[in-house]
Parts: sequence; structure tokens; C-alpha cells
Amino acid sequence: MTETGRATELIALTERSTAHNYHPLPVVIADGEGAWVTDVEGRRYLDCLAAYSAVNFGHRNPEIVAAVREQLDRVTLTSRAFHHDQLGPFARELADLAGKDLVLPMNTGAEAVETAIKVARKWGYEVKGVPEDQATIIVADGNFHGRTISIISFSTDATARTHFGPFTPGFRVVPYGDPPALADAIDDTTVAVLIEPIQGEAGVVVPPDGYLSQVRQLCDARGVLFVADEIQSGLGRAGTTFACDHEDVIPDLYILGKALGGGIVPVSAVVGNNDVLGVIHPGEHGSTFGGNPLACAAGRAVVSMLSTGTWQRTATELGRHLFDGLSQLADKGLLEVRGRGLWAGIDIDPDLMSGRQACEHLLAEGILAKDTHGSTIRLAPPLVITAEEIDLVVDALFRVLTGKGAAR
Ligand code: IF1
Repeated sequence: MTETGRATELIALTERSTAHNYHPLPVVIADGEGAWVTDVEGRRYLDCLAAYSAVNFGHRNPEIVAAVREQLDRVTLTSRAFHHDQLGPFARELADLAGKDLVLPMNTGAEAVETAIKVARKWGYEVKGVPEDQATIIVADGNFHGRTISIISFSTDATARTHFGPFTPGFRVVPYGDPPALADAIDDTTVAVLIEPIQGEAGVVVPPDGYLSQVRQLCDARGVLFVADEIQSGLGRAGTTFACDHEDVIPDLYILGKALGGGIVPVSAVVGNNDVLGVIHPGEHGSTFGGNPLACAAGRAVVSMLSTGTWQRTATELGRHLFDGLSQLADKGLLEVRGRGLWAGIDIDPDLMSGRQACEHLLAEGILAKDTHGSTIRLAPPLVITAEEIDLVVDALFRVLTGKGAAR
């Protein structure tokens, strides 16, 4: 599908007006509803990225839109210098969903990760007794936790780090999914283990069965906080409320974001118990927009939707349908697939095409997807997609990988 006048104009305008920190596919979206978006020429695409799982509940989910629209007509921003009538209910409802005492509300995922790092360090000094400025946090190879200087300080992706130094100290990297390596890396300065329960940007990497349980056991045995970054893996994407639920593991801190804002406003949060989040006192941390009324209204609608378990069950059932279809392509040797819930990482033969080329071909087929690295693409459609629409995705992938017009 080639760009036409309006799209070309808008792409050129964007390219001459913004820093080039992205290389988007040549599509210009104008509308979105459910699992579908429409470009400026009226062409429709199935959205299999869902803004990296920030649009889990579909574009313009009616329940979330209604909640935000109602709040728009009341008050949208007060700052935390004063109370407002949405924060208490939002925080209580989210904390109860997570089975925790407290919520520290922020806006973006990276802010919530930075918040969790600050909380873990302060807990380390004031509760664990780590000597001042000696705290270390263990992270995993292949991690993605955001783009701030401290977060890229422990990234293992050269593209994320090059020419952004000097870096923040106090982090150790261990192989993902390797409990013995983790055990060896923990010492008396270790205050936390920070991992994604399923690594998103690394290519939807699901750890070996039992890994999360072993991380939990190691943290308990060594007096270290287990901090789970569920910003991409959480809130229904993996077929459960949190990806940690797959092993019935409860981290000390959940880091949440993306879908918590319902695809409408940025909402993130660190969720934990008094004995950890209680180390933060007035004036020690904050944010102009963190916990604002509009964000809380969106977050309350999201938490309410997740509280019944229906969305999680739907993601599991649709995920089974997706993986049934993808496994048929895998059986033909066309790809390798992994993932959980409605979230798939697909490795294509690099000799056939790159992940970016595959996404360009999928675009021509009316499917929006995003490569992660090399020849890996991820599929993460909104959880409102139907089984029939999933079939359209799998058939399109078959055509792209075989060059055949026929369905699988
Ligand atoms: C981009 C990647 C995904 C995240 C996890 C924290 C954050 C993210 C597990 C930070 C954000 C986004 C960032 C966005 C693209 C996307 C992404 F490709 F960058 F790596 F999803 F895999 N923890 N991920 O996935 O949250 O500050 O962005 O709200 O930077 O291009 P944020």
C-alpha cells in the first residue's frame, strides 16, 4: 500500500518538525476503535501492537472514555498539594486488585521504574541497613525498563546507551531466567531484584517455568525486594491480572503503567505494602501530574474492568486461538513462536526478511505490527480482537512469509 498525498504531506511535516527518535512505518493513523485503526485515506488496519500494550482494552474503550469524559466535566488537575475525590478510591481499588496496601501514582512507565528504584534504595538503607550510597539492584540481561539516564545505565542494549553517559552506578546485570546466576550476584549491598516477568522488548521472552518462584525464594532468603516490572506484561496482556500470577508469585513491588491509563492518559504506579512504600515521606518524591483526577478516573475504569477476571480469561482464550494459528505456520517451518496470553514473539528466518521488512509487508496486508530486534516481531493486539480477526492476522502472516496469495 503506497502513501498518497495527504499521508505523504503529514509524514513530511512530521519529519521536518520532530527529532528523529523513531522510524515509524509509512502509515498515518487518523481514527481508532476497538482493535482497528483508520488512516488518513480511510484505509483500515488491525492494530497488533496496541501501543505496546497500552491499548489492551481497545481504542477508545467506551467504558473508559465515558469515565474520562465525565471527569473532564468536573476537574482534571489539582496537584498533590491538595486532596481530590478520585485519588483515594483509585488507589484503594488498585491496591486491592494487587493485594497490597499502598499505591504511589506516577505517569509514565519510566517514572514508575525510577520511583521503584528510589523506594528500593531507601528501603535498603533504612530497613535492611545497607551502608549509605552502597545499594545495588540486580537486573536482567535483555531488560527494557524505559529511557531515562538511570534506566539506560543498566540496559544491555548498546543503541539505548551509546553516547548518553556517564551512567548511574549501583546496578548488576545477570542472565535472565538463571536463578544460580542471580544467587551468585546477590550480596549484602543488594536491595532489590528488578525484572520483567516476561521480557517484552527482548522479544516476548517467557522465563523457564519456576523462574519467578525461584526469584521470590531467593529474595526471601537473602532479604532482597522482588520488584516486578509489569508495565507491559501486566493488566490482562499475559492472560492474567499480572504475569507473576502464572506462578502465583507476589512481588514486593508491582510497577504498572501503559494499559493502566486505558490508552487515553498516561497512568503508572508503584504498588506495595506499608513496610516497603512506607519508607517514602512527604517531600521525598512526587510529580506534577501523578495521581491527577483525570488519570485516576481512567485508572478506576481499568481496575473495575480487570476486577471481574473476564478480560484476563478472554486474553487467555484468544491467545490460545492465536497460538493455534501461529503453530500451524511454525509446523511449516515458517517461524518460531513463543509468548503467553494474547502476546506473541515471532522469530522469522533472517535470511528470508528482517522483522522490519515483515512489518512493512504486513502493513500492505492491513496489519499493524512492530519488530523488536533483528527478525523478531511481536503481536500484541487489543484484548477486544475477535477470533475471526486473529485468523486474518495469521493468514496475512502466512502470505507475507510464503509470498502466496492463498490462505494457510
Ligand atoms: C519506546 C520498547 C516496548 C516497558 C517496560 C518500562 C517501560 C516500557 C517493560 C517504560 C516501555 C515502550 C517504550 C517505547 C516502546 C515500548 C517498548 F520497544 F521501547 F521496548 F514496549 F517493548 N517497562 N516500553 O515496555 O514505560 O516510560 O515508555 O511509559 O520507548 O519506544 P514508558
